[in-house]
Amino acid sequence: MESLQDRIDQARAEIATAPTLEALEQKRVALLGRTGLLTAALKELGALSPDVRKSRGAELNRLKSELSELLEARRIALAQQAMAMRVASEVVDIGLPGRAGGTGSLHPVMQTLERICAIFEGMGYGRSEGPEIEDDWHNFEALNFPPHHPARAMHDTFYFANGELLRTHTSPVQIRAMKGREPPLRIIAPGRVYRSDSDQTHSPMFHQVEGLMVAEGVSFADLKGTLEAFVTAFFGRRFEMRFRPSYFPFTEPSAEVDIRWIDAAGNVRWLEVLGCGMVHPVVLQNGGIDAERYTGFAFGLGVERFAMLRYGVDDLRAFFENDVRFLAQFD
Ligand code: 2NM
Repeated sequence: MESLQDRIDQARAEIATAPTLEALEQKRVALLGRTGLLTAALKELGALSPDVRKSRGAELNRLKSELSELLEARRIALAQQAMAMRVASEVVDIGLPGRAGGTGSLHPVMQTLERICAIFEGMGYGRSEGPEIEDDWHNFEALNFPPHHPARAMHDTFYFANGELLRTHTSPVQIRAMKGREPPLRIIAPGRVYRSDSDQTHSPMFHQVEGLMVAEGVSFADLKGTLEAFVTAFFGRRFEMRFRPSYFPFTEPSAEVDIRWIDAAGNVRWLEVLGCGMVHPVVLQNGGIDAERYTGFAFGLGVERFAMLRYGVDDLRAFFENDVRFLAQFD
């Protein structure tokens, strides 16, 4: 009993100072496990005489429950310590403001497209849309580009193997729109267009807004008045404008429109901003419209160009890089 007593005293001390739950569990197994100190002592009781067995059995059971209680008390203390450390290390400051997700905003090119469309909608034009993958007839033939005519080279077209193509302008939308209805017509066709062209001022994909008006007695004067009203509304001030004779297969006469711009250095520059003209009678006929009775004007503009002028952006590529530091300026 002496040596057992020593070992029990030692066990009490070790339980009280067990540094971890794992060390404590090892201690428990060594004392109370299947081959533990007390378990072994209890097994030896059978070999003793009845009166010794009784008192020794009572003593061993008392020790067993004492050690069980010490083990459990230490286990709870260690578990609480571990939990306290975990809580301290995982502390969450619920008073910190949250990280708000940015809300984003419309791309400056789309803001500009919306602004352009809104101005024409205010003049009674309605929006039309159409496919970006077109056939040769809607993109060229109906618009009076003869087959193999050099005018087609004005547009560097992306072709598909089956002869279809990415539309080079939104004019095919207007052809489809003419076919669907009777004059008077006022239509704008906004959307993506594609040309195999890429540098500081050209992107292989860009956005156009084209417009078409067809009615009885529509004249070039109506076209000039419409475009002057548009430019004034878009920039919020009047510009001197120049209608310079030009050529498009789908209009006759045709003109390019320049506005008189004063650049950052104070120099006068005439900037080309639009193409326009009186719709060619062949184009009206291809749209199913009686060209003897009706006349029409049409115009086309590049949205990116208007966005660059409005926001003072000098490199078109900034619009396509999608750098949020650039885009956030237009929020
Ligand atoms: C331009 C310039 C001149 C145009 C013509 C048509 C259509 F389909 F009605 F014939 N839509 N847009 C047109 C006319 C486009 O862009 C520079």
